[in-house]
Parts: sequence; C-alpha cells; structure tokens
Amino acid sequence: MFTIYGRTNSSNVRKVLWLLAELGIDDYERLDYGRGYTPCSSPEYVALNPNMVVPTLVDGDLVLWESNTQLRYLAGKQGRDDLYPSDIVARARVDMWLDWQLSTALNGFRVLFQGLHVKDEAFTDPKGLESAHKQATTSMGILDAHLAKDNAYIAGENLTIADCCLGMYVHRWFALPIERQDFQALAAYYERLKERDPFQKWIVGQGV
Ligand SMILES: N[C@@H](CCC(=O)N[C@@H](CS)C(=O)NCC(=O)O)C(=O)O
Repeated sequence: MFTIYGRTNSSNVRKVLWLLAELGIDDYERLDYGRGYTPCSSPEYVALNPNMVVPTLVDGDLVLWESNTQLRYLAGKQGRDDLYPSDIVARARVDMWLDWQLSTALNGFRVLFQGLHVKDEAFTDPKGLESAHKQATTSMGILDAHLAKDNAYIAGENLTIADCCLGMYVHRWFALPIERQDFQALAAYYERLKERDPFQKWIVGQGV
C-alpha cells in the first residue's frame, strides 16, 4: 500500500486523487498534511519533502515530490497507455501540457486563488490581481483554441493525465469570482469532465 501526504483541498493533491479514482485505486493511505493541517514544516515531512509542499507520494522505498511526476508514475505503473502513452510522439504531446501547466498556466491562477479565495494579503494587491487575471485569461484562451480544433480532451480523443493536470485549473477558471471571456470550447470541455464521477468527487466536490 502506498501513501499520499496532502490535504484534499490542495489543487496539486486533487489532481493525483482524481487520477487514482480514474484508475479505480482506493487502497492507499492519505495523510492530511499542508495548510490548516499538520504543517509541511514538521520534521518528519521535511525529511520526505524538503520543499515543504504537498503532495508527496511514498511507495515502498520510493519517495516522489511533484504532482505531475506522480501522475506519470501512477499511470505508468498501472500500464495505462491510454492515460500516459509509451509512444514517444503521443507521450510528448501529453508531457508538453503537463510542463505548460507548471511553467505557465499556474502563474495567474496561483495569485487569483490566493488573493480571491484564500484571501492571503500577500496576493490582494489590485495590480497583481489584474496581471494574474490577464495571465489566466491568456492561458485559458490557448487551451480553448486547442480544444476548439476538434480535441475532446487535451491530448486528443481520450482522457490522459494532461486532463488530470489541467482540468483542476479549468475548474478554478469557472469557480473563482472573476470575469470570464466566453471560451466556448473550454466550457464544453468542462461540462464533459463534469460527467465523470472521479472529477465530480475530487475536483468539483472539494470546492474552488
Ligand atoms: N510543484 C509542486 C507544487 C506543490 C504546491 O505548491 N503545493 C501547495 C498546495 S497546492 C502547498 O503545499 N502549499 C503549502 C501547504 O499546504 O502547506 C507540485 O506540483 O507538487
């Protein structure tokens, strides 16, 4: 049995829990670490993850930080080629979106979430929020244009771990109290994800 360290209201934990539900895996242990629970600065946690963020996945001797790495590991371990393809081209398409989420799409959303939902004063400066809103709009515009090219899911016709990674932020785009451009392909995609029980449970059902 493996262990996930991380609270269920964290975006990065929810991505992983959504994938686990898609995989039909429920025999794992989950421990509430992170903001509002056992602090990530606890010595036993720092020993596992010196970055002091959730999630951390521990599977036997393997200790993994980084939610997107955990998505790759879990889908690969189950041999789910549909979710994380072994073909180099198909895999590169999935990896591109996983990296884009971390390097680009996250930036605006992080500030909007902390400023408008958590209400952390470090993120409530109006100029910072305006710039974050522009960044989030640009990112969702890129995703909308991609989905409009007849892509039901991010990497094509089927759900992959790129969806588990970015679907979380699509949910935040629709759940945060922000002005939204009318991205129709993105809205249709969100409705498609909401038809899935695992998405309902771990993404929609856990709040913003
Ligand atoms: N790149 C890391 C980022 C992890 C991250 O920023 N986690 C946030 C929650 S979404 C966190 O741990 N915040 C501090 C806390 O909860 O104590 C990943 O994808 O796993």
